Amino acid sequence: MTQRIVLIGAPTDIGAGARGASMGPEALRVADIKPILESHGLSVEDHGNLAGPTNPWLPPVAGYRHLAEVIEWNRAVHDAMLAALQAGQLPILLGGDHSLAVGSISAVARHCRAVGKKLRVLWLDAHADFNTSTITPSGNLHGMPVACLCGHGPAELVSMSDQVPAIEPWNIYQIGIRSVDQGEKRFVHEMGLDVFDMRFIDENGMRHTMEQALLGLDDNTHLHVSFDVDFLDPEIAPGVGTLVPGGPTYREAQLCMEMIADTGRLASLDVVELNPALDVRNKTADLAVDLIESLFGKSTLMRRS
Ligand code: HAR
Ligand code: MN
Ligand code: MN
Ligand code: MN
Repeated sequence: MTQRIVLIGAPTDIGAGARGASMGPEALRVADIKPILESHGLSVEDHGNLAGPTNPWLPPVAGYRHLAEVIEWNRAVHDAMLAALQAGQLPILLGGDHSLAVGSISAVARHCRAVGKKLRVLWLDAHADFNTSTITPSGNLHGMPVACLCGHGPAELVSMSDQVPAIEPWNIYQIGIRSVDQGEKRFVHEMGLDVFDMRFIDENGMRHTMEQALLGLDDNTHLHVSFDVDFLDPEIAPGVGTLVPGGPTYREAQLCMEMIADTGRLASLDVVELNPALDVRNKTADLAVDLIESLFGKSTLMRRS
């Protein structure tokens, strides 16, 4: 059966510390995300962009910046992702900043429980995104979605799925992590998150890392990938708001995507934090689309299994 992919744009930078991720959906379209996926025989429908509040660009209040607006955007993302999943489609969220993963993954978790599937989330990111209002250094909600999904955060975000927490820490594997704040580090440890940080990737290689992260998937597993473009090394991906040196190279990132594709379990995807205002001739968007192609099974040669 052909996978029916649905593109859902969420043009906002409401949770970020820099303006510009709101242009991410259009940059991915300009990079030909739809025709390129279609060239691999996939069916792709572009549902256009969701609507939501503009960015008032105000300082944090009680540890959160733009909380009301982040909630509103996430409700829209949740509903659109859920509708696509219920229609048997494979939704790709075109962000937008990473705070939107609360709505996206809350919908995925809700859907998995409704149809009796196991959920595995791969969080590809330079950051753990596990802050709370008391430990955040910035108040930016794009640094908090994983904590919210695990039950720690503002009530409206924590309770966006059908149960609290939306996911358990052992459902989520973080890959590429290399920037974690002091308090956040302790909290990640306390909650027992599985983190394959850059040190682990340096020592074990991307192949072994992905073998670990994909271990135990079966045909009843829904695999969700939350792809924060700042996962990639800034040398190859400058178009993001929070550059952290020392990320995966082009080849490492390709291998990561190809190994996910090989499982055949990918069922939903977020592409977030792409910031065209900081990019160079749309090169980060082109790279993101190239990697998404690999995630859907493009590889250099036909391979023997
Ligand atoms: N840890 C920092 C903070 O919470 C920076 C978070 C940046 N997050 C993203 N998404 N760009 O991963 O403020
Ligand atoms: Mn992130
Ligand atoms: Mn990040
Ligand atoms: Mn390509």
